[in-house]
Amino acid sequence: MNTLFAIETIFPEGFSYHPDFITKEEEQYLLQAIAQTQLHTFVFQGYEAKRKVASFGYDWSFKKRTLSKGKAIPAVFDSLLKKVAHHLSISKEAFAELLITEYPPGSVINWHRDAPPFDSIAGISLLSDCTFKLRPHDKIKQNRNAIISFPVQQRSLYIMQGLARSDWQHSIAPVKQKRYSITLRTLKL
Ligand SMILES: O=C(O)CCC(=O)C(=O)O
Repeated sequence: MNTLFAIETIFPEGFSYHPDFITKEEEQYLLQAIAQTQLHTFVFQGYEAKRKVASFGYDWSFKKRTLSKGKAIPAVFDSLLKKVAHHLSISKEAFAELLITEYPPGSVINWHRDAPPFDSIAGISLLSDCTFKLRPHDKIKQNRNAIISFPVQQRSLYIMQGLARSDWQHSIAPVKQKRYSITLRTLKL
């Protein structure tokens, strides 16, 4: 556990990190809800990633570069939506997408920015910790020293808005143990 390190990390404007955002009981409840959910392998540009996902609400197609409306966000996630919405001082209806991601040991998410139509991003981590990384999007500014790397603990919440969304990329290093995340996204108005 390295809360101190994470708190003292200087994050880009628009990024915030909140350890112990949910209780152990809430984590168990969410893991049970995920266990009832059908996940499928994430495919990007014909390449099958190791991680599995399920998306509800609006989904972004990387292939077509369009947003489409899928299945409604299941009611079992209502209490989480309310808690995160309260934290952001928005209504829970503002969340346009809920994405569940399962990371088997050794899996990653590579450097990226989230799809352009989305605005605020909220990430809740479940089951295990991971190493989260941020680096500038601008290639000229990318070098080893520009990477911000820090632990993101299970039951924590991170928020990405503003410059952290527009000018920074994020990635997750290979996870040591199975990890789940729930990503909530609002849409740009
Ligand atoms: O698992 C996470 O916390 C990150 C998810 C993510 O970056 C994404 O789905 O774009």
